[in-house]
Parts: sequence; C-alpha cells; structure tokens
Amino acid sequence: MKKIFSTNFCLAFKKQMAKNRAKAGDLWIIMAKPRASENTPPRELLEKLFRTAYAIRVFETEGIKLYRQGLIRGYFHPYLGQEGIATGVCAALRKGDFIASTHRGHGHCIAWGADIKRMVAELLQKETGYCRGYGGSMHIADITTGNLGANGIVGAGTPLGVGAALAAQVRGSDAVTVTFTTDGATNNGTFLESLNLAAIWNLNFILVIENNQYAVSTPIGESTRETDLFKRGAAIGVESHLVDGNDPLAVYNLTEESARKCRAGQGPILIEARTFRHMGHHVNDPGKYMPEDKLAYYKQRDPVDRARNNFVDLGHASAADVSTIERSVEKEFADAVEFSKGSREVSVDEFRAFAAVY
Ligand SMILES: Cc1ncc(C[n+]2csc(CCOP(=O)(O)OP(=O)(O)O)c2C)c(N)n1
Ligand SMILES: [Mg+2]
Repeated sequence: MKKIFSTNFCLAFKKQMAKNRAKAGDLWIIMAKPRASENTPPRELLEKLFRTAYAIRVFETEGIKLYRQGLIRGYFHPYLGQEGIATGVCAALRKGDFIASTHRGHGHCIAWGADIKRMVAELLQKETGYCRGYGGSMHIADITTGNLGANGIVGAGTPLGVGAALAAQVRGSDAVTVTFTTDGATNNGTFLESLNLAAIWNLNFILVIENNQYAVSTPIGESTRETDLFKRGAAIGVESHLVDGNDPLAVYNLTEESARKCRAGQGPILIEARTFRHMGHHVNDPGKYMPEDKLAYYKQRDPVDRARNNFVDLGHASAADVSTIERSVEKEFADAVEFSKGSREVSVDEFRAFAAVY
C-alpha cells in the first residue's frame, strides 16, 4: 500500500496537536468577566431565567431516564451544562424574532417557550408531537412561533438563519434572527459564507457559537489552531464577543444589547458563549475523554445554580419561592409524560407514506 504520510510528518502532526490541545486546555480558566448590568435586573427576569434553566435541566435529566427505559428511539444529545446559553439568549428576544437550532436543541426549544407536552410527545414518537412523531429529538421545529428548528446537519442552521434574517429585511421588519451554532460547525464552510453574507447585507442576525470545547470526542485544539472562536468575526468586519456561557444573566445582557444594536442597523453580531457539557456527546457516550478536573470546574459554575442564586440574591426570592417554581416545572414535565403516554404512536408505514412526499 502506498505510504501517504512519512513518520516524521506524523510525529510533527502529533506534536502540533499536543501544542494546540495545551493551548485549548487554557480555555476553561479564561472565562469572560460577567458583563455587569448598570441596574439591578428586575425580579421577573431573574425568575424567568431560573425557571427556564431549571425546566431545561429537568427535561434533560428526566428525558434521559425515558431513553434508558427504551421509550425514546434515535438520538438524544443532552444540553446538560449548557442551559445558561439558550436561557439567556431567548429571554432577550421578543415575539416575531426567529431562532435556528442545532442537533443539541431541546434547550433552545424550551427557552423559546415550546409546549413541553408536544416536545415529550415528539421524543416518544407520538402523533401529538411537534412533528407528528416523525422527527424526534433532532428535528423539533415550530415555524408558527419562529422556531426554525433543530438540525441534524452540523452547521446547517447558519445559512437557514441568514435566510430568515434576509427575509425579515426584505419585508421591512426589525425582527432579529439568532442561529445557535457549535464549535464543531465553525470549521464548516457554512459558517464563514453565511456570516459574510449577513455582514455585507447588514442583517439583523446574531450567531451564537456554543463552544462546549468538543466536537464529539475531538477537543477544540485539535480542530483549529485559533481556539478563541469569537476572533473569527473580526476578519470579516463583524462585531464579536466572548461571554461566559454558564452565566445566564451575562448571556442575557450581551444578547439584549446585541439585539438592540441589530434593530438599530448595526448587525450582524457574533457571540462565542463558552461552556462545557456535563456528559458525553450523546446519551450513550460515557465521555471518558473529558478531563475530570475540568468537568468539576464547570460543574462548580453550574448555570442552573447560578440562575437560582441570582433569583435568591438579586431577586430576593425565598426558599419557598424557589421550591414553588421547581415543583411546578417538575409537574409540568410529569404531566407531559402522562399526556404523551396516552397519545397514539405513529407507525412506520405512516411515516413512510409521509416521507414519500419528498
Ligand atoms: C455536516 C455534518 N458533518 C458531520 C456530522 C456528524 N456529527 C454529528 S455531531 C458532530 C460534531 C458535534 O460537535 P459540535 O459541532 O461542536 O456540537 P456539539 O455536539 O458539541 O454541541 C458531528 C461531526 C453531521 N451531523 N453533520
Ligand atoms: Mg462542540
């Protein structure tokens, strides 16, 4: 067989990768400073951030249990540990805006205000689900509310979001579109092509990179030499920011400011929200490649705990207030499971007939 790489090349390659990895290893200690808001955030906002972050945590934790019971088929990419991003971003948007999501999309849907009943039903292949049970975890969408949907194709949400932002501009609307994307997608051609178009057309577009520092098991330093992903925007004249993705309030403040700038004609804006997932890539990945000390570091900065602490410390919420929200979120999920179990499961034949449309 023809030898493609010389031993020297392989050694040099490994050395460079180790160097990049060492650099990327620093990512977890260079967290962005929280962007302090001038005023104390209103209690309703703090309550909303906590409720949303907790709702995502419950959905994912309980959803994994349903998966382990064999009730969910297909993929399930948990958003555990990343809740601060969807929570902060969506709270800063308004009715009429748009979001486009990723394969790790449950959190985006929930933060956007999706009906938990229809989400669980979709995961359980029930006809009452968002896509009649045909789509499952990676395809939940709700065009009626501006949720352009989750997407199993890494990087595909970015051109989709730019299209929505262009359509809004053509219609003369000041709607803002946010595409949630991933560190893995930043090396996909769609990233630069889409952001560049958004820039030359001055679109109301915010691209949020959820940098959880892994693409499946590949650490960020092995897929790019420049691990500060927000810096890529500067190359094409796009205002770019780095934010602590585990701080829902910091994410909210930055998104709110970015959306305001977009509506004033200063878009697009690139945001890198740095975070770390609490488990492997998908529900069956033990994630053994994730360093334990780094995982512990991020768990100490748990976004749900931070949202809860903010609600208590800045919103002067009592233990009873917190408990009321937690019980109500848990009940909503339990009710959704009951509703879904009582719904009809779609058959493979029905799905085939539906898919034949395409
Ligand atoms: C275009 C494309 N290439 C490859 C894959 C296979 N794949 C699924 S997830 C993934 C990487 C995920 O990492 P990242 O993009 O950082 O997102 P994360 O899972 O960390 O949220 C890949 C390569 C895919 N779904 N789409
Ligand atoms: Mg990633």
